[in-house]
Amino acid sequence: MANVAVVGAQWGDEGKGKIVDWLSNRADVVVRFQGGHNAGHTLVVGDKVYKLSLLPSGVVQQKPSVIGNGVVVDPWALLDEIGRIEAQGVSITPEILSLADNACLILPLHKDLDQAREAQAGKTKIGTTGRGIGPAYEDKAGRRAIRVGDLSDPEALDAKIERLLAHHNALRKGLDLPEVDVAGLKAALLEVAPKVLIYAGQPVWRTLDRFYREGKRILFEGAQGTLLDVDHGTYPYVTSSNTVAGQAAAGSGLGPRSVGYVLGIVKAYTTRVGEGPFPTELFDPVGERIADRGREFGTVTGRARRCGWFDAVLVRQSIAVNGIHGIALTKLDVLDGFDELKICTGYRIGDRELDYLRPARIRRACSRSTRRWKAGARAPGARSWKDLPAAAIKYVRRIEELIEAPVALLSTSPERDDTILMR
Ligand code: 2SA
Ligand code: MG
Repeated sequence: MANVAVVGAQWGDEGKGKIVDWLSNRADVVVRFQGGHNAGHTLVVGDKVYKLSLLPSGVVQQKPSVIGNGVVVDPWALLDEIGRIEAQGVSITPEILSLADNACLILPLHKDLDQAREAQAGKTKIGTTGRGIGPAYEDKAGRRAIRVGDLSDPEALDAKIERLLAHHNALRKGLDLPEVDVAGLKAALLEVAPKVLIYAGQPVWRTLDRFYREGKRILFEGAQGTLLDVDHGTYPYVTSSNTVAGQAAAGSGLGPRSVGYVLGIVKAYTTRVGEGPFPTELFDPVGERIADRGREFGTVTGRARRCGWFDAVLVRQSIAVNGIHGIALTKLDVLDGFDELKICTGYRIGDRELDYLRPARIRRACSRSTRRWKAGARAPGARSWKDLPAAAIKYVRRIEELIEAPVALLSTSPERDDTILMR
């Protein structure tokens, strides 16, 4: 199938950036459809490392790249990132980048709110990236957000800012944050407006509709992962957007039939950053060794990621809620040299066994569960399928069997070329 949606099937950081970069080669346009600059996609091309947050990975290969309506856009962060990537020799012109005029903005007041709430929450904090993502989506759903297109109509802006501030200043009072004034925010927005509006010429849905009708290959680039989805994830320890493949259509302005092949990105073990349940988490030297070998630190915030064994229950569930056709299995090389690899195949609650995770009960289920493990094989890293030792192949086949989906791609290093096409 021509079009591909790439989604994380765990808690993010599965290696989507690398796979999207690899697929960009075969795509005509790359679209981001949710999240914001909380995402961190690392692309390694030769001796260059590109760290993208908000920009679609297609920019690196100079493919038309779209930031869709489902994304929340911090205009200052966007301009910073454009500057950073351009400094690495990649030019980002309005011919390359399109920004949806109906995407909602992340403003400094969203970041303030995100950080103040996290600071005050203590033990109940979510462990957000502190980028203002949640508060921006709240305003979107609350119908008081400022959107990209609003920047082109300064006259109408006052009333919109006033409505937004009526809400925020009340909240800020309770959090001991200083009041925001209309004039200051308006001045900041008008200053940034022309710099971002150059990317918001045509409505994005029209650009994409044209591409679609012309049979161009569209690559939908998901951020975060399925277990962070606001509906299907480990709520409330989730991000504030839908991260599943269904959102690829709604978050870009195309219909569901345009989505095509759904590729789930799955790490050969499990990681999570931030708070929340994690049934296979390791708190021992094995976990530390995985973190160390896998360089498990957040691209955006540099936070250390929690590490654990592969959880087949979670991934099978992700496959269902996304409609995943096949997976790309990443970071197999990290498991090189372990004497024993374990895979979670179910949860035990008292004397009951569960082969799914029920979000509403997840805390209880996980805190009372013990895990049933199946020992896997040793899986040394390899750079082509025929080089893979029998033990690694066995591990991959076992995963396929448990998650009931085929491994379509295998990635054995961060490098673009170390990708094995399985079928
Ligand atoms: P937020 O900021 O409101 O979206 O945070 C809510 C939860 O979502 C998690 N989250 C992520 N988890 C993994 N990776 C993410 N992106 C960066 C990366 C992370 C980084 O790719 O490396 O640099 O720290 C990401 N973005 C959001 C977050 O941890 C919360 O659990
Ligand atoms: Mg990441």
